[in-house]
Amino acid sequence: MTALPTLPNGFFVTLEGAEGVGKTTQQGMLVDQLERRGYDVLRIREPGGTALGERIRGLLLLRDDAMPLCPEAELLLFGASRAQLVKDTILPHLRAGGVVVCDRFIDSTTVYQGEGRGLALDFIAAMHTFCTSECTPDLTILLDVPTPLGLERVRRRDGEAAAADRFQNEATAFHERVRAGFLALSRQHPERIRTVRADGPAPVVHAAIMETVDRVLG
Ligand code: Z5A
Repeated sequence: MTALPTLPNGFFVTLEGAEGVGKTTQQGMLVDQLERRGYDVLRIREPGGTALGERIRGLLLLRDDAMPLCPEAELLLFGASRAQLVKDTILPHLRAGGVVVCDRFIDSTTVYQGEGRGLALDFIAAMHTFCTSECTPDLTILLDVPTPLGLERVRRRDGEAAAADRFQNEATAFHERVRAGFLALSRQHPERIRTVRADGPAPVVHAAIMETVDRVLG
């Protein structure tokens, strides 16, 4: 029997980016490729990934005019979902030597709630430490496309259902701030966050991601 590739501390990779950059598509391709190589891969998303997290996801994403969320409550709900996910799911899998591939993580909070909503970045950083026991990704792939292209992709995918999504209903200026925020963050953490252009065909983007992953995984 062939032994599984060993990673003593596991390997934690996150996919980040603004709306419609193709995170979910690329996450599937990356997970398939790593599994073909024999890694024990856990595929998760944020918010969500646990029973509690999936309930919180409903509160955060579904637009409900009878229950508006203030930015502070929104931030804390993302934190609560993440705390549960890290403790129940991410850390045990990493400690067992597995690979975790997560669709969005701490950088989304920094950018959406910090740059997008204007909440204090030092509080958000303290919340990361509190909620994640300082569990930081080994590698973050930032997928980047021009904002109008990303918005067009999700409109085409979701049609009228887009009206029910709290984030998709934000103004274009919000999404532009988010894109700029991600790019600024990648300049602050060049060792961890690698930007990949994602406006080409999905297989081309996948090849660029694999090149980056291979460089880091060795
Ligand atoms: N959020 C937050 O504010 N704070 C936080 O801390 C966290 C999240 C963790 C989660 O929404 C929302 O929560 C998110 C930020 C906020 N909202 N926004 N914006 P979600 O989980 O429902 O959705 P998302 O994370 O925003 O994903 P997305 O942008 O909707 O999609 P995506 O995963 O990036 O893209 P996709 O689904 O893979 O692709 C979109 C469409 O494009 C689809 O039809 C594909 O077939 C197509 N596609 C994909 N790749 C290509 C290429 N290369 N060419 C052409 N077409 C493509």
